[in-house]
Formats: sequence, structure tokens, C-alpha cells
Amino acid sequence: MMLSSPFLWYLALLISLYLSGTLALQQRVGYGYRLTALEESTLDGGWLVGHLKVKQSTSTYGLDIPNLRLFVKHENQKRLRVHITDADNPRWEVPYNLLPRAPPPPPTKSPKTLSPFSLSSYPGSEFIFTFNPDPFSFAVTRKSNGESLFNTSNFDFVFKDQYIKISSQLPETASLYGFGENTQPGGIRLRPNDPYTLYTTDTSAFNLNTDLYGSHPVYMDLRNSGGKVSTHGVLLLNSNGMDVFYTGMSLTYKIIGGVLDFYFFSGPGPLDVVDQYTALIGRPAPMPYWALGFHQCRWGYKSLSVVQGVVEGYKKANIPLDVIWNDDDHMDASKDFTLDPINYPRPKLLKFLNQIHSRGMKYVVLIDPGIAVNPSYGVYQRGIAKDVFVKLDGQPYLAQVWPGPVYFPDFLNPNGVSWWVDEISRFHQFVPVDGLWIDMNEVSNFCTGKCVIPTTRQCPDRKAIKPSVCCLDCKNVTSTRWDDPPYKINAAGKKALLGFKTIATSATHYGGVLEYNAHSLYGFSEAIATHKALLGLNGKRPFILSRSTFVGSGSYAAHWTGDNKGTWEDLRYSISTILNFGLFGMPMVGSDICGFYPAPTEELCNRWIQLGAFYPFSRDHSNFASPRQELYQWNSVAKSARSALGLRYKLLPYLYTLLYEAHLTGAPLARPVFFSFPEFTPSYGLSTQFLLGPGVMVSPVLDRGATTVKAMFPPGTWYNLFHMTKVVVSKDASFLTLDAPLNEINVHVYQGTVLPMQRGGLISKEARQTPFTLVIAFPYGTSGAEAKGKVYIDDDERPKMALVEGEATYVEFVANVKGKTVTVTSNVQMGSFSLSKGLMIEKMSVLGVQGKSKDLVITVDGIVLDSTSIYFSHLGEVQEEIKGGSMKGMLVEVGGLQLPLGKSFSMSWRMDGM
Ligand code: MIG
Repeated sequence: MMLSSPFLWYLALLISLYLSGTLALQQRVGYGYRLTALEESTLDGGWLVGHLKVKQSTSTYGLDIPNLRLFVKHENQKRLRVHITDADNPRWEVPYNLLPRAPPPPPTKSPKTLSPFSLSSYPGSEFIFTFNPDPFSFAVTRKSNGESLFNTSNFDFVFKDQYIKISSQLPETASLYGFGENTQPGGIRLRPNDPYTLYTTDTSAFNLNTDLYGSHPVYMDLRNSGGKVSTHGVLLLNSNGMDVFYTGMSLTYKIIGGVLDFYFFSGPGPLDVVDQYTALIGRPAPMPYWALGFHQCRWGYKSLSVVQGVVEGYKKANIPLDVIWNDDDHMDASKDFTLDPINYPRPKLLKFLNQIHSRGMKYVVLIDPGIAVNPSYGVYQRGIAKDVFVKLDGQPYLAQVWPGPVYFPDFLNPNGVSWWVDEISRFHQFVPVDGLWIDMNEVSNFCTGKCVIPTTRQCPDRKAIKPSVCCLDCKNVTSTRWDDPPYKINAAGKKALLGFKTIATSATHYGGVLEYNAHSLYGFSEAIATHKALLGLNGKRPFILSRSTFVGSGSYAAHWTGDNKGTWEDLRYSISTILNFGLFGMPMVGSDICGFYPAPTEELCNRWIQLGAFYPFSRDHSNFASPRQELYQWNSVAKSARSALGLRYKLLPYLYTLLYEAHLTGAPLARPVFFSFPEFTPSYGLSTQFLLGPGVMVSPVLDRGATTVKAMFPPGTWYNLFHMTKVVVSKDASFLTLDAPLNEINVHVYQGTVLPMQRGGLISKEARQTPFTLVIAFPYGTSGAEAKGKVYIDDDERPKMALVEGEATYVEFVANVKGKTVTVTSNVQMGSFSLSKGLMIEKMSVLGVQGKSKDLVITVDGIVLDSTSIYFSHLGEVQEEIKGGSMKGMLVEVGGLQLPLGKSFSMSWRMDGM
């Protein structure tokens, strides 16, 4: 068409500009990349570097980065890394000093061209890496079955400074788990089309399907093709905000910065994946033994005498309690590291701590990151002198939290860390706390934007009805592309700016690092600094509880799931979040038992302590606005607490051994059922029951008014740990209805397990000195089976959890039934520690065999023992839980034993009539 006049020509130009503008929005944001060069190396196990050129740039969400550098390395036989960054300019990555790992080679500007490509595999690796050159895409395949695990072809691949998009195809049969922190009403298995946004935020846990306190961009993918099961894991190591979209057929990441740094973990079992994952990000932290005890906390213990009353209350009610906590109530005007001189006078507090410490109890207090801006406050003065605070426009960034105006320490700053270490050491001299609770570290701010202290009114207003309302004078900071990025992730439900109620994202950390990039690392870096501080105090094993977490936090801290509600739904949701944190390498996790607020009903609190007694981290916590909810406040709750916590305290050696295994291999304490039974497909979404370790099943009541529970058991025999003569023999996936009267929770041990238990007690320090019982679970009515178990004990005052002679003991137990003969043997490593503690095995409870016992032979360290004091008791018939069954069996107890735990023993007897 000819344009006849300048006017029309001009009009056409306008129209075409308009169209191209709108089309660009509707059309593709990017056109992908082309591979232009490759370099391969056989050095260092072999790696590959590729050079990518953008095919066509667009301006939506900013310009495309023209040249990318691809780096692929089989880091070991189980782990493949695929790293993509700007080839010309360095980009933000999770700092290598925070999360130590191998750096990729620096970007090179003059690529060599090599062809053809040959390196795709690695000797012994399960992964094959392949790619398409134009448009560039890559795929990761499992060698043994040819299954495609990750494949980015057929999707846009976009790489802009503030918008990176990459997707992978998924088979419909894949079950995915992970991507948190997120409360998932649908349970542990990711649900197609639920949103997953990762950006640390002070958003209460009762908010569903939204970004919460932590960021863990990692998932586990479980595939079952025709009964052959394999699992792999995928981490995208990136600290920037991101949206993850899961459709069931694909997974798409939209990330607003950083680099693509994928790590693939080949499994093939779920436990292998967490092992490989925590080998990279750091093993779960050792925890002191007492951390496995029961904890009582509340926001609103207004004075020391109230706290004393709580400790007394537990004692009187005969409910176990190891740790008493203070929220911020002990502080002077909410200032960290201080004491309220009136309600928590130091001399009285020290006397109280002396008393509880002498009984073996512990004390933990809260600290917040915000340091009160107050020239007469030493912590502040020293922080200013050392210049440790996060900055905006060259000034410390002003925020508001409980003390009023505050500055936030920069834990990426080495001076910030050394100042923090010093403050904690000063505080510890002042108050000998046993652990620290680091709250509000997302980081939480009552205000948004750039603020100043008002001159015309009081801030904080101590009489304000809502002290958490911002009292500073603030302006939104929207002037930079960090505060107002072109692509908006769904952070906090897109309520506002990325810097909404946190640090403005254009603020800076040490070395000019933008808050935009480091935001989600705040709690992680605070945990590292706090851990360093506690380690330096007196050489004891640190205990830290952190609300905000990132990849790697599990090496330093425990976690609780944050502010939940006292509702039946929240009781149920707690299971999924706790199981997720196991996948995240943070197995020491629990939820506020009985709910943070509002008031739980007596029945709910009753059911909650039954479940909470089996959380890895077991703590009752509540908000001042709801009534007191210590477990002794209601008789029925106290009764359930004595029973459920009673069992927990008997199981402490088992739980502590699990903690040791977690520290060695990442294996979570609380595990989804499919972890032990990956072939059992009905368990893939099971989120109302879970396992503690390999073979203890917890089946809580989660419904109001219920006195039975519907529970599913993988095939085999499961014995009720409260009533060992009650058994479930499961054949398939059908739900069984088990009795669950008000004061009972169902906890079962699986066949094949040797469970180390002790007598229990009210404080773990006492419980751990009592004699052991081995619970030996064979398949019901068997005449040929094996059961195994182990126990680890150590001096938990030492920082390391290791197997060192004189400091720890590790014993493996193997039990067998062969025909009529039962044998139990132990294999001891480093026995001297438990011998020095005088620990004994007094009893064995053998489940699943029947008959009259005779011909007992018992040897200790090869020497035959006089067994006259040993007796057998044949306890009642096993009650059949399955309709239509008529099996009979017995619980055989071998009592009167005195086997030193630190010595190898062997024991055998015959069962007549078996
Ligand atoms: O703005 O310290 O999630 O457990 O009791 C609330 C008071 C700050 C939030 C924590 C909660 C704690 C509360 N904190």
C-alpha cells in the first residue's frame, strides 16, 4: 500500500507503534538464546562451558542479557550442576561464604569454538545432560531408565536483569514435594495450580498458599513407573524473589534476579535425595539432648513469678518439661539483651536460673533483629560505633518494631557479625541463657519505605492500643527499579511493594549488596552469626530457633512454623509444613502446640499435645491475647500430656539417634510415609499421618468430636506403642478405623524395628540416665524374620555430634527369629562413654512371637552370663485390629537383665510351641 500523504503516513506509524507495544505485552517476553560456542574440559572430573547469544531482544521487563555463559558440571556421581549467568558482567549469587560451595569458573569473553559436543555423562553418574543449540534448551535424563527428569525445550527461556523465566516439562505421574515456606491445605504433595511464591515475609502461617517466613527453592520429584520407583531432587540456588508455577505437566520459574544455578540430586530413594541435598547445603545442626524435651513458652509472661508458677505447674501436674522460655516480656522496653528491672529483676532471675539449671532444665529467650535507636542504649552505641547497620542513602535504614524506632544489623558485614557475637557474649554474662530464639528476621518492619522519627508526636507511643502500627513518618520508596521492579512476584499476595513492611529493597548491605538481592538471606545470615556467638561462649552445643530460614539454615538452627491459629485446620496443616522442613534439611521443627491464638478449645488442645508430643521440636506457645494454655490448665489435656509426652520421653534415645542420623545424612526425624515405603503409592499424598524415623507411625486425631481415627498402614505388622498387645496387620491401602479415645493417640512401631527406649521421666536429664528397654518388633506370628535398630548417645554439652571414644557410644542391635530360636545381639562402637555413664539394658519386649521360652544363653563380651535373675513374662494375647482375622500372638518380655549398653552381648532362647 502506498501512503499518499504525510498525515496518513504519520497515522500509520502511530498505529504500528501502538500495535507493537500491545503485541509485545501479549506476545513473548523473550525469544530465547542460541548456543554459539562450547568449551569442554576433562579436568576436575569434566565440565562444559557454553556461550549463548540472545536471538532477539524485547523490552518487556527490561532488555534481555545479550550473552550468557552456561556451565555444566557433574560435581560427583550423584549431583549435577547447571549454572547460567551473564557472560559479560558478574551477577548476584548467594554469597559463597554464607553457603560454601565450589565457584563456577569466571565468565570468559573470548570463547573457543569446539565441536562436536561429547561430554554428556560422567562415569558412574545417573544423569545424562543434553541440549538443543537453537533455540537453546537443556535436558537431564536418568541413565538407568531413560526417563526425562528436567527438560526446558518447548518453553520460553528468558534471561533479563530482573526477570528470568525457565520451565521444565513434567510427566503427569510425577509427585512433587517442596517449595516453601508455605502452608499447604492440600497436604504435602504439590497441587497443580496452587501458587508457590518464595520471598521471606512476616506473614502468619495460617495464610494459605502464600509466601511465608522462609525461602526454599527446592523440590523432590517422585516417579513410579510400573512399580519401579525413583526420586530425584532439584534445587535452584537463588535468593531473589520468585514465583513458581506448577501445572501438573510443567514447572515454571519466574525469578526477579540472580542467576540460574540448578543442582540435580539423583536419589534414587527419598532418603538419598536429602542426603545428597544436605551434603551440598550443610548437614542439619547437632542439637543438645534437652532440645528434644518439651518446651513451654508464651508471649505475655508478664513477670518472673508467672514463669516460676509455670515451672511449678508442670512439676505439680507431673507433666514433662525441659525448657522454659521468655518471649520479649523479660526485656526492658522491648530492647534486646536487657532485663525489665521491675518484672524481671536480675538477682531474682539468676536465682531462678540456678534452681532450674541444677535440675537440668533450660532457659531460652527471644531476640529480635531491630536494635532500638536510643543513644543511651549500649547495644545501639556500640553498633553505631562499629557501623553495623543496613543503610539507605548512606544512613542507617530506619524501621520500627516493638522497641519503637530501630536499625537492622547487617549480618553480611563482618563487623556486624563480630559486634553481634560480642553483644551475645555480654548478654550471656548478664543472663546465662541456654539458647536463643531469633524472631522477626524476614526481616519484619511495622513501617514501609523511607522513614524518619516524627517530631510532633511520641513514637513509640507506649499507650498505643496497637503498638504494631507504624508511628514513623514514612514515604514509599518507588524511585528505583529495585523498589518497583518491572515483574511483580506474588509476594504477600501482591499487596504492595516488594519492600512492604520490611527493609526498602534499594537499601544496601555491606559491600553495596542490595537488599533486593539479599532480602531472603536475612534470617539465614542472622542464624549463622548467632550460632558463631553461642559456639564461642563456653564451647557448648548451640540451640537456636529461627523464624526466617533459607537453604542451609538447618545447619545452624531449629524452626517453628510461626503464627498459627488454634483451629482444627491449623492442627492438620502443621503436619505438611513440618514434613516439608525435613525435606529442606531442617528436621528440628515444630508448630505452636495448641495454636498461637485465639483460644483453643480444651478438646483441640488435648488433640494437639497428642500430635505435638511427636513433633521433632515440641513447644507450647501462645499469644498474650488468648488465655493461658499450659498443658496443666485442663485436666483432660494434662492427662493426654502425661501419656503422649510420657511416651516421647521414653523414646528420647530413639529420637536422639535420629538426630544423629540427620546430622550425618540429612534424614529427617519426621518423614512422609513414602520415605520408608516408596513403592506404596497410596502414601504419596498422605499428610494426616507421618513417620518418626524409619518405622514409628504417628496417626493423630485431627477432627473435632472424633473418638476413632482412620489411618492407613503400608503392608506389614504395626504394634501400638501404648498397648503393645494391640496390633495392626495391614495388607493393603485401605483405611482402618482405630480407637482413639480422648486421651489416646495412635503410635505404632513397624515390624523389623528394634526400638531403643528408656523409662522416661519429667526432665530429659533424668530420663536419659534410666535403664533401657529394647522393643523388638517381628512380623506377627513369624518363624523367620529380622529386626534392627541402633542407639547413639553422647555428651551433648560438646559442640560436635560425632563418634569419638570417651565422648559417644553407638550400638547396633540385630534380632532374629529362626524356627523356634530367637537371638538378639549388639555390636558396640566406642563403648567407654556409655560404660562411664553406667547405662544398662534392663528389658526386652519381643513382639510377634509366641510360645514358652526356655534354654536361654546369654554372653557379654563373649563371656557366658549367669542368667538366674532373668525372667520371661508372656503377656496376653495380641488383640486383632483387623476384622475377620483370628491370629493369636504374644508379647514376650525378657526382664531382670543387666546388660551394660557399652558391651557387646548376644542372647538366644527357644520358644516352645511356636
Ligand atoms: O510481632 O515476640 O511469631 O511467636 O510470640 C510479633 C512476639 C512478634 C512473632 C512470633 C511469635 C512471638 C511474637 N512475634
